[in-house]
Amino acid sequence: MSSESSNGSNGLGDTGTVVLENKPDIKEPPMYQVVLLNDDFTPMEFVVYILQSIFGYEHERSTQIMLAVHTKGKGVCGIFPKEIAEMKSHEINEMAKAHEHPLISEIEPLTD
Ligand code: TYC
Repeated sequence: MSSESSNGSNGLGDTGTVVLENKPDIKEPPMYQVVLLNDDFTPMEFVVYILQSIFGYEHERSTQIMLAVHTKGKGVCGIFPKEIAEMKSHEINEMAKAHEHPLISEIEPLTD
């Protein structure tokens, strides 16, 4: 027979209960990059317009990003939680299709 009673008490004020402190559940969401791909046909001004209207960049900053993509082949145009990154990438691709430009964007998880 055990010396402990049914509630786990051993009569010494130690119930045997282990209290694990809960970490506050405030983890940052996983972030995703919206990556713009270069192509030979989409007009530069259309890409600049996309960057201004979807990401809120000013004309000068949009031009810098567009030229970086043009010369390097691809480039990051913003970093967001997954759902927002998906929405922005989708919006770029739909606007490009609507204007019959081959411009494509993708999302890519940010590994930390
Ligand atoms: N390379 C295109 C041109 O010369 C411009 C361009 C830039 C296209 C960036 C796509 O993501 C892009 N008209």
